[in-house]
Order: sequence, then structure tokens, then C-alpha cells
Amino acid sequence: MSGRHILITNDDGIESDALGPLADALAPLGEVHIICPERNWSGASHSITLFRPLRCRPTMLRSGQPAFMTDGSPTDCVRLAVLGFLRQKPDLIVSGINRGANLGDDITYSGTVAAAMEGLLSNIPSIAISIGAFGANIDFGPASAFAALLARNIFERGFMSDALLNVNVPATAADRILGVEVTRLGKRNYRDQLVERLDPYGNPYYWVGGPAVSEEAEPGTDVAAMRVGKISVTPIALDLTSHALIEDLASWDWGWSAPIEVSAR
Ligand SMILES: [Mn+2]
Repeated sequence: MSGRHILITNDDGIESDALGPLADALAPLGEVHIICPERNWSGASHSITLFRPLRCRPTMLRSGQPAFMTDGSPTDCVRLAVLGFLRQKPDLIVSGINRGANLGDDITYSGTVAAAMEGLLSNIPSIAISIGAFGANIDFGPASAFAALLARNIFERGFMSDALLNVNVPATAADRILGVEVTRLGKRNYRDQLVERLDPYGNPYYWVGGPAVSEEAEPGTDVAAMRVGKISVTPIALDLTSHALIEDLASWDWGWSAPIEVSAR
């Protein structure tokens, strides 16, 4: 133990079988704390709980490690940890390993990435890590080992910038992974469809969904790196300002030339 504290959280929930291998891989680098949502929050983005209390109960992973589970979101997990639930503020936050890649536009939906954003907002080095597969029997070994490698780099280099690291690992054996590429966000194309069906009482319900399809992948992007079987590491900053538009917008006519109509009923 180096006296360092590492927080693991996720958006897939406390039952994810990725947590055990990840915790094992990070254990040599510091004391590992696990706080995860008690259910799956995939797609919850950066939501926080405001108008009800949070419960945080001790539990144990199927693989045996002690952990805590909350009825809050992934971001709530980080806020709990950072604001005092853990006696020591974490030195590193690792969110994942998420089932399913988080590439390009995915990060605007991702609870996995949002937890790392919350870590960054709390001035803690943060990693979001995802694997390019869904379903059962995924080998989380290579992704866990890479998370540990990245953590070692962060601790040794004193990484603290205005970015989190969004990591995607191909779901293949370690010797089939073709390297590591530092990337920018690519473009993700979704084939979402609105499906209308009838419930047993004859009332319609709706289901929006579909696979992510990435036809074109520009070189240098996370999408392209993953497609050729490389681990992708993307630094993500939180300033969403379109700097290119600032000057253009400033030249618009902002005068209140027309009277504002107020209609009362
Ligand atoms: Mn997820």
C-alpha cells in the first residue's frame, strides 16, 4: 500500500462482474474503495439526486471484495465518496469497466463517463473505462490490467489537468490487442428506431433503441482505433464552449429593436 486511495464506481451497477477483476488489478496501487449504484444506470449521463435522501449500504461483490451500494446515480456515488462518505478523499477515480464501448457521441449519454466528469469537477484524476462488448463471459483481464497501467502512469507523473481520460478496450485477448492510441472523439451513428407495441391491456407503449453503427471512422478518432483493435485513450475536457462561434455570435444584432409583446389571458 502506498497510502493512496482509489475509488471504483460504475453505471452498470454493483452486480457487474467487471468490478472484481478491476478491484484486484488496482489493489497493488492503493486502497481500493468500491461505491456503485445498486441498479443499472446506463444512459443516466450526469444526473444527480436532489429531492430525496441517499442510502449507502455495505455489501460484498460476488468475487468477495467489500463494497458499498447506493440507490443513487453514478455521479451520486462520486459525490458521496468525495464529500465525506470516505474518510479519505480519493487520489484517483476509475469508473467502469463498462459493458459496451463509450465512443464519440456516446459520452453525452454515458453514466460511466459522467462519473469521471464528476471526479474531474472535484479535482481528482479520473478515468472512464469501457470494453467493446456486451453480454456474458467477457474477459475483463486485459482492460483491468490496462486500468492499472494507466493508474501507475497517473500516480508517477502527477497527472492533474483539466481533462479526464476516456478509455475503450477491445474485447479480445491481451495478445490480440494491437496497441494503444491516444485519440480524439469520433462520430457515432445510431440506428435508433421508435418501436410502438401494445401492452396486455391494449394500450400502446414505446421503446426507443437500436445498435450503434459506425460506418465511417476518421483516422485519429476513438472509433477508428477501436475498429482496428487498439486501446483508445481520449482526453476529455469539460469546456463545451464553441470557441469558433464566439466572435461570429458577438457580431449579431442584439439590440431590442422590436417591442416585446406580452399577452395576458
Ligand atoms: Mn453502462
